[in-house]
Amino acid sequence: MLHPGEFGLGKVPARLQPDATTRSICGFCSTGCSLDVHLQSGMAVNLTPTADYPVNLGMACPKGWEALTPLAAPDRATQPLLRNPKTGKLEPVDWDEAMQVFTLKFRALMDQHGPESVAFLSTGQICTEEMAFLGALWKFGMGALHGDSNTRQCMATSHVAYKQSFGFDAPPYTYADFEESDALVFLGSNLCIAHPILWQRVLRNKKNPEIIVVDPRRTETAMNATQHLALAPKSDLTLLYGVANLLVQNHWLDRAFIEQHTTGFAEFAEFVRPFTPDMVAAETGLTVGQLFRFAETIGTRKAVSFWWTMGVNQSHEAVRTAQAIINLALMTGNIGRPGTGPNSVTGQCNAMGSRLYANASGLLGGRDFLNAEHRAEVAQLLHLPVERIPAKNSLAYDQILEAVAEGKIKGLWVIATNTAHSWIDSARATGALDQLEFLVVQDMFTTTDTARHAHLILPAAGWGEKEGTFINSERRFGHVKKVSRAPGQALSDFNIFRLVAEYWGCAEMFTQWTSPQAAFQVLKKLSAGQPCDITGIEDYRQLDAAGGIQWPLTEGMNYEVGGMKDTHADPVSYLLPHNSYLQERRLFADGKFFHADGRAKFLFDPPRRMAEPVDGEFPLVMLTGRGTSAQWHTNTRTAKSAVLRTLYPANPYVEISPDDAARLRIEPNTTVAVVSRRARAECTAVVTPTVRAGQVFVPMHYDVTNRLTRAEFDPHSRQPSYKYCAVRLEKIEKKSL
Ligand SMILES: Nc1nc2c(c(=O)[nH]1)N[C@H]1C(S)=C(S)[C@@H](COP(=O)(O)OP(=O)(O)OC[C@H]3O[C@@H](n4cnc5c(=O)[nH]c(N)nc54)[C@H](O)[C@@H]3O)O[C@H]1N2
Ligand SMILES: Nc1nc2c(c(=O)[nH]1)N[C@H]1C(S)=C(S)[C@@H](COP(=O)(O)OP(=O)(O)OC[C@H]3O[C@@H](n4cnc5c(=O)[nH]c(N)nc54)[C@H](O)[C@@H]3O)O[C@H]1N2
Ligand code: SF4
Ligand SMILES: [Mo]
Repeated sequence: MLHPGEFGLGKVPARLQPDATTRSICGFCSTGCSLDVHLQSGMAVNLTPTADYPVNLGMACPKGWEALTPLAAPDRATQPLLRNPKTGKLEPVDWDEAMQVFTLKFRALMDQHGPESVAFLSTGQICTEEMAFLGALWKFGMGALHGDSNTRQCMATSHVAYKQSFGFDAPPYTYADFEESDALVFLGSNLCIAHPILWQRVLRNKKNPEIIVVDPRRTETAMNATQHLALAPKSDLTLLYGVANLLVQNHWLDRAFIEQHTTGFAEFAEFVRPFTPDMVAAETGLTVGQLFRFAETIGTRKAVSFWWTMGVNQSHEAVRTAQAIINLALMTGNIGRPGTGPNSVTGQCNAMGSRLYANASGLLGGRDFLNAEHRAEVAQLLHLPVERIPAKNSLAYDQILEAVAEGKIKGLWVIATNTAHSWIDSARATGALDQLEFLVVQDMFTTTDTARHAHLILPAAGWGEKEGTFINSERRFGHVKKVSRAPGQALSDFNIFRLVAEYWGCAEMFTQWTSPQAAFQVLKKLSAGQPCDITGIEDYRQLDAAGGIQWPLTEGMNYEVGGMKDTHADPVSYLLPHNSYLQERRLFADGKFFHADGRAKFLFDPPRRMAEPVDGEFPLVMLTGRGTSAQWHTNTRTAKSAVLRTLYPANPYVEISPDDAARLRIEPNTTVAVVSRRARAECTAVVTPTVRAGQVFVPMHYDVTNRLTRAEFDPHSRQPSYKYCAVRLEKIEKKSL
């Protein structure tokens, strides 16, 4: 990986030589790397990756190395800003006025138009304690109903797929599985760019594994594969059913596992029968030979792991596609053993936290709002009257924005997400934001696309300026520390929520939530008896000592299971025995799933067509996704680093295949317009064989991208289908710089 000197990363100015070091979990992606933060007088001066942390083993990607830089950016929000209706300008106010306006406005809207006239949109990028506090405050304290988060853009599909298949949203794996597989299948995942440190874990695999990448593009990850299946965009479901059919026809099945631990296999086997190799080859654009080799690898290797990310989750039939992957793992018994699993790789640093604790689409601790027993449990644990807990689900993100557009939702609180840039068909979303009577944006920066539309900006502390926990992709709780002072009057999200509770007049409901550490104890209680039980984790100190801890860890479990004794008291010896119980655990080793009958379900539906197929007018498919490992989403943080800026193109660009470029006479590095039915965006033409003829790729980090995309959603998860819309290219006769 990168060495600090190479890019000027991690350099320490001479006058800031550190006098102490502490550890914290990186605040960008879900890998959850640990960083050693070097301090002078208690304040961070620089950082290096932690050598003996079970996740990153001494490595970090460029974003991790530069994690402290955005904290010092000049556009940090340092005080609350309120829009003056007369001048239309944002003006500084103190916290007292900001909170008075906040409560007055939201209360007036709720009194006048009912509790459903307001909503929040939150994130997978704040601490678990913060998101749980927000969800509890909003729904139980303030009596509102609607709230969702950017996890809808990202992990909703995995959440629903696992829940329906396994009975709980439970990614089964541990990162050691990357090293223990003899075949790894990556579906719609560009791990080299999006999770570079996880790719390093793949490189540590000593079994000479088969690496299969299913992606329409020849990505950095595909270039490292032994099999690249460059399928037609959105033909994954057909491909996976075709592979299932081949597994059945060739008896590459784990019959004992299927019989003992699953339901619905006979129906599934019957259902996939029409997905013959010829039919599947025609639909996917792959050869019959490729299909056979793929199926044979899955059917005959001993430890096959499947890893999927946004190429699967962001589709019009995403949940069934994810479940088609799960089905392959179930029918071949590739689950619960080292090196196996149908494994969804999460995105944001705390997407898993938001799936379990945001109190948005599900009730705290992986429960359901519609389940009366669940409501009673939470009421009892939080000492609340059960009537405070809504017996109704929130609208999903797209439905919230639709209700805003229709004037039904009039007040919106946006926390740590940048809707105006990242939401699909963003011009429409932004138009909706402008209709709001009251838009509050709580962010680190005043200049984000969404903050520009706000009536009130609440200045938030960022990663490094506050404490709490994140849950990474392999279910590992990690401790995030305060190593820097937030600028001006900026407050941690946690403390902003405390203030809101105070001003709303419901603080007495939250007397247990005095600090993140205290809130963590509340989360533990909320987890008791759930599949995500963490009652065995004592406190933050134990998380530090143990190198993070995966859920579940039930009270007493660390002393009993596998004859392991409690090693956490001795952090050094604890890290040595590879796969010690506390350090690395996978789920379903006993074949027991979370449905009432203890079995996993085979779930399937016929593939459906996209709503906007290519045609003569818009003949190209536009794919979107991550561009470089130096850019994070809407770039509000990563663009603040001069080092990172040297690692990615400043202007929006479109990757075009050499065939299409030749046909359209597009020269490399000229400006072209990418035109969809929604917008026209000027981009630099990057002519590259990584995309195939008929497809273009535009990274999501530029605000033009989502002006082009078409709002289509998976019906089960309501996750946006960001990775498909019809466009055309138009030549523009000028040289780009
Ligand atoms: N550097 C960096 N890293 C990040 C992030 C970041 O912004 N920057 N974001 C984080 C987050 S929140 C997430 S969710 C993850 C996302 O991580 P990934 O999902 O790995 O990243 P993407 O590039 O969005 O999409 C992956 C691939 O899906 C492919 N794809 C598109 N359509 C299809 C299709 O129909 N079928 C298949 N099989 N593949 C298709 C695309 O070509 C792309 O290569 O990354 C995380 N890591
Ligand atoms: N076309 C296309 N669009 C996509 C995708 C795609 O692949 N293609 N991917 C989607 C996916 S997977 C995701 S996850 C979303 C991400 O979309 P967003 O969540 O909108 O993107 P971010 O840039 O991460 O926005 C986070 C915001 O929170 C602020 N922030 C950071 N830390 C804190 C904090 O501690 N507290 C507070 N209050 N604010 C903070 C940042 O400044 C930033 O404004 O984008 C989605 N959009
Ligand atoms: S891989 Fe992810 S968690 Fe690790 S340093 Fe990079 S951004 Fe941070
Ligand atoms: Mo994401």
